[in-house]
Amino acid sequence: SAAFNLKPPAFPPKDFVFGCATSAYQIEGSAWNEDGKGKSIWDTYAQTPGNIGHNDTGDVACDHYHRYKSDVQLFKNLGVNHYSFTISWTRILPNGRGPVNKKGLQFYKNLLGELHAAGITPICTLYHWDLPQALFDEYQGWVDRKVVDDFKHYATVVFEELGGMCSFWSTMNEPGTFCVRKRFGEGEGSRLKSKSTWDPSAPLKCLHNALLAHASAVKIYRDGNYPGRIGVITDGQVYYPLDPTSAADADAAQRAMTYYFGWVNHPIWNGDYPPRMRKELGSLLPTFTAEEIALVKGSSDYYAFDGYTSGFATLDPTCNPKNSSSVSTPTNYNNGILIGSPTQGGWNFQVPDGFRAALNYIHEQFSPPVMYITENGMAVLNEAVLPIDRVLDDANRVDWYRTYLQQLRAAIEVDKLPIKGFVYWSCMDNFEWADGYSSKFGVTHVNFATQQRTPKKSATFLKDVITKGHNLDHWYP
Ligand code: GBH
Repeated sequence: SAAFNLKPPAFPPKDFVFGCATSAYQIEGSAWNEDGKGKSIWDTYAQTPGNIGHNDTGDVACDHYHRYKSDVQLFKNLGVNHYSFTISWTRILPNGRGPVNKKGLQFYKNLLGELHAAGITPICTLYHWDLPQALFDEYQGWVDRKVVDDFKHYATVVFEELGGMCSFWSTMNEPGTFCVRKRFGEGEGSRLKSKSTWDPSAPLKCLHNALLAHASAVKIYRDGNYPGRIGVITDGQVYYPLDPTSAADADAAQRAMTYYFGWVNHPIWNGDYPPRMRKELGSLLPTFTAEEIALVKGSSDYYAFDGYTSGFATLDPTCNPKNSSSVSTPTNYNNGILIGSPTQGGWNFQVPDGFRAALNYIHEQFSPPVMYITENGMAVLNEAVLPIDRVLDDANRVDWYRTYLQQLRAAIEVDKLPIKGFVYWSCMDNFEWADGYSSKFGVTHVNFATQQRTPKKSATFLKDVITKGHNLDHWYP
């Protein structure tokens, strides 16, 4: 590949944002009901037996709420210059609205203080899927327009209290995921989907309200003249035509990408939903007023991309987006051959050139002035099946990051994309949603019985890249 011919200077470029990421419900743990915190839909969901394998919950997770000081030292030892975390709505507003919980706010002030003292720049996200249970009980959350006002209030409180301590904001993580993608949202589109009748408009309403909530929060931030930037984090993946000679498959792949990237990002960068979605979905797709189109358009200072995997797509005449949440029948196999090396878990494959293709697709479609990768990573088999020394010697994760960073480097140096940072998922093992503790994405091992943290080989590799620079063109010893 082109990346092999790249000459020094080594990666990363000067002033590159290099960080690691976590999210509130996945790490904070034991204080799920401490210091006045209210219940989120994820507390409820995971605490209900039968929903998560082994009935795992985030009740304890990494116990980060109590261990944030030593965790910041851990992150510092990882060599990262940025740390991306998310704020728990129900720590700040236990019932979703109403009185502010000072102790919850204080936790994030303390955390931000520790990060600044350690020389790590925070990237702060308001929402990573942990909707206040009270709002779900009242109106089923994101599918109802009422959520927009509640989110605005939450954003206002957080900006007023924490806006001076963080200057790199995101409103929410992967609205497309929490609105539709099975297993991961477990809140809105998907939870309603699991009810007896599937309402095909639920994910569309959810995302519509999420876009309005996001854009309204951005307006509040900008009107408040805070000295920082703000945007939204979205995921996506490229699809390749299953049969590269088939025009129908090429169209199916384009269509799948329009429904993945374009659904969320076309309104933000180009204005309104993609014309193809409007044409195919008709009145099922909610409509914006002219003012709303203008509010949403331009509501991100940067494009933040959570990029992991790629897929194939083929034309399926039976696939009707009006009664299905999937489009174009994605698949990971082509004539029995996988698209990339499998990782632990069914959806994530090692396709580094697909990652580069996704970055190029984003740039072509949306022309963002600045791009960041805000999540990337893989789960490997863990101590449930492997001896601990093999878990810590995660050579396949080193290979994952080496090959993805190689393609990132090519995207910057060869394709000339305005990519200014890479944040990997995750700083440490944590509660992996529907997979509980059976799937581990951390470059730091967490022993969940003792809470002991041990950096894996991939942590050392990434630290070397960040702090010393690396050509990425040879196997890491
Ligand atoms: C990230 O999403 C999340 O932001 C993060 O919280 C999580 O820990 C991390 O992934 C690792 O999983 O179940 O087959 O329908 C990445 C984008 C979109 C990938 C939804 C998985 C569901 C696949 N995700 N997708 S499936």
